[in-house]
This record gives sequence, structure tokens and C-alpha cells, in this order.
Amino acid sequence: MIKDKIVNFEKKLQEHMKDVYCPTHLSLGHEEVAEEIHNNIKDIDWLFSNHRNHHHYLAKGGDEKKLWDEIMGKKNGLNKGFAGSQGVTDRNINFHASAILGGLIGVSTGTAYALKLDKSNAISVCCIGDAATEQGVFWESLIFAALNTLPLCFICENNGKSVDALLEERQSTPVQPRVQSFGIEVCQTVTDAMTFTRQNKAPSFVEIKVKLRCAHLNMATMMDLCDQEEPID
Ligand SMILES: Cc1ncc(C[n+]2csc(CCOP(=O)(O)OP(=O)(O)O)c2C)c(N)n1
Ligand SMILES: [Mg+2]
Repeated sequence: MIKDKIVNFEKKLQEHMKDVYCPTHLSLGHEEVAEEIHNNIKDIDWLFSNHRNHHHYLAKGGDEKKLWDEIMGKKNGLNKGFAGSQGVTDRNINFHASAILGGLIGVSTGTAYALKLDKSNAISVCCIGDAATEQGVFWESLIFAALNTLPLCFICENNGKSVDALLEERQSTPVQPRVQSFGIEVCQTVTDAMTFTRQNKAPSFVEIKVKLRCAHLNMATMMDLCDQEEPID
């Protein structure tokens, strides 16, 4: 099962955190979501992720060794040690992640639009955290996706936190009814959402409640960060 591989990877990384010089967000506790993505995603599909992306990358069929080396800042890492944990990108498997909160929501929507114009059978899947639903681009993208009936699936991993800020202190009403009111299909499982988007070539949204079983952010100390300016061999 892919979730076992993910948990082993993240726990090993946790043990080696003193060697990690890039800001790193572990996905421990989010692995069930990745398991379902893995079971439903196809090679032709696109998967967009965020700062917390290791589980998504492995779910898309990513290379564990290249991911490890990237996080360790090595030249033979996936992105030659320049992207680090937050910017993991693998064009060979249609996978992109970004450190900018909500940064790939618009890109995933544009990709879905391109897939529609190309009459492709692929879908665009965008993984976001609960805080990303507070970005304006999320709501703009929902309007565009609904109006143009785009093959776009939003998966929201709600761990109840944006760094240390609790969800109930940030949002006045639950997100699902708000998304539904934009004419978007709201599903209850990742499988249902991805299946809906694939079968109907139409947008969907799913919110999964998860518990993050590690710190929000891990990295070596900021003092150590000053020591490494270039990727290492
Ligand atoms: C545009 C922007 N603003 C702020 C940040 C700082 N930041 C990094 S992660 C994060 C919270 C993200 O919360 P959420 O989307 O719920 O994901 P989680 O970390 O809980 O998985 C914030 C505010 C950022 N990376 N980008
Ligand atoms: Mg969160």
C-alpha cells in the first residue's frame, strides 16, 4: 500500500531532520488521502500540490530516491537540489508543487481548461489545505471551472490549522456549502470526487478532515541554513 511507503519515508526523514536545510512540511496523518489519490489517479492526469507535498508526489508514482535527494539539497535530486521540499516538480509525471499558498490553484484551473480544449480524457487534480480556501484565487477558479465545466477536482485536506491559527478562528461558516453554492459538485470521498470529474468532465470538490501527526514545519536551524548556499554533491 502506498500509504505505508509514505509513512516510512516521512518517519525516516523526521529522523534525519538535522540534515535538512530547506523548510520541510511532513505529511504524517495525511496519508489516507494520498492512498485514495494513488488508487484513482492515472498517468495522463495532472496533480498539483502545495508546500506539504511528499505524499502527493509518491501517490502520483514519484521517485522516492530523487525526492529524498532533492530534500537533502543534492545535485542529483529531482530538481537538482534547488527546489527543496516545497517546490517538488516532476514534469515526467505531470506533478507540480509550490510553496506559495494557493499558488497552483489558478495553474490547475488553466490546465483543466487546456485539457478541455484538447478534448483530453485526463483530469486536473489540485490538492490544497484548509487555509488555501481563504485565498481569492480559489473562489475565482471555482467560478471559472463551473462556468466552463472543467475537468478539475479540488481535494482539500482540512487539518484544522494554518500554521498555528485554528480553522474556527479563521472561517465563519463551513466551506462545503459555500463551494456548492458556486455550482460545484461537492463529494464526500476522494474517490467519489475524482470519479465524478473523470466521468462528467466537470469540477468537483472534496474536503477530508485529517489530523496532522507532526509539527507544521521542520528544518535544521536558521543558523545552519546560512552554511548551505549551493546544492551539494
Ligand atoms: C501566499 C502565502 N502566504 C503565506 C504563506 C505562509 N504559509 C505557509 S504554510 C501556511 C499555512 C497553510 O495552511 P493550510 O493551507 O491549511 O495547509 P497545512 O499546512 O495545514 O497542510 C502559511 C500561511 C505562504 N507560504 N504563502
Ligand atoms: Mg491546514
